[in-house]
Amino acid sequence: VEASIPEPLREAWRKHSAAEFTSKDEFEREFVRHIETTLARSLYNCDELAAYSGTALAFRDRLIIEWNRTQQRQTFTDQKRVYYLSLEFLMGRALDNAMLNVGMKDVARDGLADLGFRIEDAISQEHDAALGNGGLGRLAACFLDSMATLNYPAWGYGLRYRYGIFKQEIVNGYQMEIPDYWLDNNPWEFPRHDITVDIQFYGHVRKYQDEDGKVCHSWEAGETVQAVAYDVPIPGYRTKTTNNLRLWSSKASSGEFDFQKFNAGDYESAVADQQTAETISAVLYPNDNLERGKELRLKQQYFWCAASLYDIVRRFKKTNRAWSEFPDQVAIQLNDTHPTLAIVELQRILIDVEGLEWDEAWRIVIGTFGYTNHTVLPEALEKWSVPLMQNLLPRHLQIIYDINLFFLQSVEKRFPNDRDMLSRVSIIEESHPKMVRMAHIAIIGSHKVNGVAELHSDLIKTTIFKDFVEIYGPDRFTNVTNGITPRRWLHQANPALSALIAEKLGGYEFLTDLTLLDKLEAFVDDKKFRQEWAHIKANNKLRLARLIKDVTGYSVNPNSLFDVQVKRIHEYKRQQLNIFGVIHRYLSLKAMTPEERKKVVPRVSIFGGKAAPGYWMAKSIIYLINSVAAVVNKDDEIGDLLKVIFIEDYNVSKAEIICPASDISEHISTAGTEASGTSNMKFVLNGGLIIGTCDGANIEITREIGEQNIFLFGNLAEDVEDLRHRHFYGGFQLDPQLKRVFETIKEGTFGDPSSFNSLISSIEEHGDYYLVSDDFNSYIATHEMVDKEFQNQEEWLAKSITSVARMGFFSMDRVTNEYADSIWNVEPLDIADEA
Ligand code: GL2
Repeated sequence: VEASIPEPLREAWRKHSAAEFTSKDEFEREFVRHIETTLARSLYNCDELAAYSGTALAFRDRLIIEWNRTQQRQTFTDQKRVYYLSLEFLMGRALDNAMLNVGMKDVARDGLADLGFRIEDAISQEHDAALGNGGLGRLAACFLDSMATLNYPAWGYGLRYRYGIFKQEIVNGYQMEIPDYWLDNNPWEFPRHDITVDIQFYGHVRKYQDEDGKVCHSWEAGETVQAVAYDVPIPGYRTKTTNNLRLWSSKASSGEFDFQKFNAGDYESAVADQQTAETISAVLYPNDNLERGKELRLKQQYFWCAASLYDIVRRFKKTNRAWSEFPDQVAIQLNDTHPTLAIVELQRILIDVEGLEWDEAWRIVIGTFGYTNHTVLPEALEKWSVPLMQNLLPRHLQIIYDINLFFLQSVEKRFPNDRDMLSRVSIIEESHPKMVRMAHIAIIGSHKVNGVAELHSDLIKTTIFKDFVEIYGPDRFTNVTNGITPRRWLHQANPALSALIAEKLGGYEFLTDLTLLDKLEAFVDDKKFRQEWAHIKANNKLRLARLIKDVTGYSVNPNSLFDVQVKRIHEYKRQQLNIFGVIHRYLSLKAMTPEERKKVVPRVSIFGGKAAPGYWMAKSIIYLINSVAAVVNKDDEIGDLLKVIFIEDYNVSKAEIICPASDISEHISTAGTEASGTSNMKFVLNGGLIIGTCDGANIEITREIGEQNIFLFGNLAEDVEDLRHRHFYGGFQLDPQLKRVFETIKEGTFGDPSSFNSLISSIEEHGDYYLVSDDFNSYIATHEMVDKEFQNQEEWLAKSITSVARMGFFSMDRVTNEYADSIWNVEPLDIADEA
């Protein structure tokens, strides 16, 4: 059925087409209308949550109007589009961002005040959209913001999890996980019940010959599940572009089968089928940098890839172009190996459904895909067992075997008689059971593979993907160093600093061209500017101190040095190094005379982050931090000199309060393990200094801001292998200061020492894989330097300002443009001359 209204009738539509509010008065009218009609409430019955909803709905209407226009514009100009496939989108809250991007936050503030509300109270009612674990998911969210801001025709594709990352509660020092049901009162999504795709699973492959005698394959499903589209508008900053994030939700297909069961009185089993189908998009897997090979996860991956590709192919087919033009119209970026099945699925559609020859189809596939690697940690590299894949996706496994066959044949031609090479690069690992190596498919099926920081991109070329560099040459591999969006991470999180910068630079252009920050360096010696800078930091610390009081009950002195480590809890990120350092500090303080203590810089050590629910070691680290806090924070002899804080349920909206408030933050992973890190960038952009190892993006941050402005310590990536070896074979000696820390723990100073056995023995007895002992001495020494330099506040301020001025490189806009140029070959849409 043609859904488009014929031209003679369109005039009536145009006359009544929705219009945006443009004044405070109009905002108030929209707000009240939504409260009274959409929400069916009134001025006698309007709490802060309703005020949030009314404001969000008013802004949502504006976004929808721009969103529709953007989609029409993109269809009309018919340029190449980017599709960003990610299992995680860690969006955080949307309202504040929407208000700032549209440029109407002040209007809303005044309007809400007229109607009896504080805008901050409304904003804080919103539930975080937490469809991600950590940096990888947040990077996807920054991409969406930047692609819209730069007017790229871009879509995100993901899963609409009913439960996002769990909420963390700390009970008696332990992490507890609470389900995160986030969909109540979510005005930002639009169900598209008319956009559905049936997704197949299980079944078998039927081989047949077509009329021309060609051998064909047809996958006859054992089960189908329906994918329903939910769309989320993504507004760009001060632009008309509002892009789309499409999230798929799973639902039972309304097939006859269920009906038969239902009519036969087998109601329970009909409902059970429905629940099984809905389970697919029910919950985000809560592991960061770890893959567990669970069947449901593979189902999620295929469900999402197949639905997204169906959608992309459908859109392409509407243009009636030849298949060979597909890569000129479509770029698909794979956020890690999670969407690798999209490569196989596109090949399947092209050969099984569209009837293309293998080689032609495969050229199209390679031209379409790009793959981003985010980790070298072996436990995070995805492998799926062949029997599992055979059962769930029988046709895909055949295609994978064919991809592998043709690939290995070409390798053998170039490297004859190198059987080891063949077994190393094969997609199939010859283990029991055999495993499918997803990263190998991703490399073989993409035209570009990138790492996310220079060191990381070098490491993948020289370690895990070395053979592929030999096979394809270095050109298939590239680096695009990560970035962050300055809209959320400076302007929204730190409005006072953003305003001060705007005042000095004569406007907010730096928010869309972050390199303009370099003009700030001219003001480093400006006394008044320095004072204002310091004043803003002090206020941000007060704001964090209030949050700390709210969530932990502890009062901290805002004049202390705020030392922050917030990120997922992981042995490689080394929160254990930090808390052992805190214990060392505590022991040093205890050993001091009152006179000596007077010279000490008071410190608050702030931690935050979630542990994967099944990650015992990470949970022990959280317990140790809280056990140390319980002892130190009530030690009157120490008082304000040291406080230890664990902020529970670290998430995007808490990060927006924490990042602007740090004096120093910790990015202290074992060298070579953190691919990039992105919170390091957030802290520096907000005027905090960092202490870090020579790892990930810390290295490039150092290059940009200057090594006098960062506290680097520890061993280098190139030495890690030797050091690890020495723990087993070459007279390793536990660092004596760390030994003293361990003795204190073992004496029971922080409660029953058996709780911490495995933490200590992993270092003392089991090889200290993350080199905590090897780096301990330089870590402590570097913290002593931090203390010393913090006492010279003028110098500290100069470092802070200089660093911010030099952070332009880390804008997500630079990142997006680099992907567009070197991987996607996509141009932004020219929207300048439109009304
Ligand atoms: C990660 C890396 O660990 C992290 O260093 C990097 O900054 C982000 C984004 O590129 O990707 N890889 C990964 O699996 N997770 C990450 O955060 N979860």
